[in-house]
Amino acid sequence: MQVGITGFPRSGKTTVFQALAPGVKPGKDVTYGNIKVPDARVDLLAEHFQPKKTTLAEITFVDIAGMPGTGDGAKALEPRTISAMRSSEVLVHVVRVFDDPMGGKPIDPARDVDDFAAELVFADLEVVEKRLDRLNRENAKTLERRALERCAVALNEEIPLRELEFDEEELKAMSGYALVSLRPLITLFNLGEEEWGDPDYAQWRDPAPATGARQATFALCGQTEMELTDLDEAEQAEFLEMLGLTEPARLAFIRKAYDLLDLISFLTSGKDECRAWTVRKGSSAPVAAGKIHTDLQRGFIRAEVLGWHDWVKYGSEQAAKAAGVHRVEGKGYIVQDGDIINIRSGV
Ligand SMILES: Nc1nc2c(ncn2[C@@H]2O[C@H](COP(=O)(O)OP(=O)(O)O)[C@@H](O)[C@H]2O)c(=O)[nH]1
Ligand SMILES: [Mg+2]
Repeated sequence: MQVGITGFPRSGKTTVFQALAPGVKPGKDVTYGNIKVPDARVDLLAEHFQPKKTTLAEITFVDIAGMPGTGDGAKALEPRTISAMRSSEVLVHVVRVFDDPMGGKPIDPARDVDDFAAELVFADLEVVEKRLDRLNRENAKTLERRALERCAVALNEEIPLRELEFDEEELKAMSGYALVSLRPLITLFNLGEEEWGDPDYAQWRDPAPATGARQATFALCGQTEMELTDLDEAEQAEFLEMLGLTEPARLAFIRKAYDLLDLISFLTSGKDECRAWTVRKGSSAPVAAGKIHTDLQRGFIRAEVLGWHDWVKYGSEQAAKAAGVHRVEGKGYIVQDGDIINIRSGV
């Protein structure tokens, strides 16, 4: 999963990026940083199987510089910037909730949220109108044209496309345009150390849940979280306690992103490898098989499934089998979070 970190200049994008992807050196333009998604279940499986290899799910964070600011001396979107945005499955809008060290505009998170939304809508409108012009000239009677017309109507009313309902066919027809206001969005309020403890800023420290579809809100103190990543584990725990936190914001952020995207993990286990895989909630067993290898999906016969709680309860596959909780499931089975799955395939 690729998560694009974006926002106005000096909102703390690079700082937040370093807090979320510890140890990655930020570059000048667009920086990619991979992290492993911590999963205690994989650790437990690995302890049991002692596999040659343990593999966690990964998230790629992208520090996307060069968002055009309204005023603020910002530059227009660079092609590399826009393409990094377009290739991200989720966008994070970093909102500044501390005084601009360069003496720019005063703190006004609500203004920045609105301005940013408008920028995304504007970028999409340009793409949609250009394409529609052509389809109209050709008088195309296509699903794509109808879908884009709906987009244009919404965008002209400043409604982001993520708020519209599209079916699979429509999404497919529009996928080539990678419309940015269609992307799920996490609005991340980045508070300064002082603002974090200041009751006047409580509404940004504990932001109301997002109201629109496919949106979420999040808050952290970017500077502090970044500094935290340099400490060893014992020091981190001490530091967090001082801040009244129980874990680094990075971990809560990952859960938020999984939740927003409706993602769950299933597991595979054995002496060779214990591994976590990410699928959308509601995915069938063959779709899960396809994550591992397309051949496994094509030749899917059945899935042997052990629920996570049963594994914990019985402690091993053998004991679970003896207890009759180890199941054999067919094509229609909907994968559950934490399922330990073994795919049987005929290819
Ligand atoms: N006080 C405070 N300053 C921050 C915080 N996050 C970023 N900054 C400062 O804001 C400035 C811009 O941060 P940077 O991460 O480079 O922003 P970017 O332009 O969005 O990548 C830098 O001087 C940072 O030190 C924060 O949480 N608290
Ligand atoms: Mg930066």
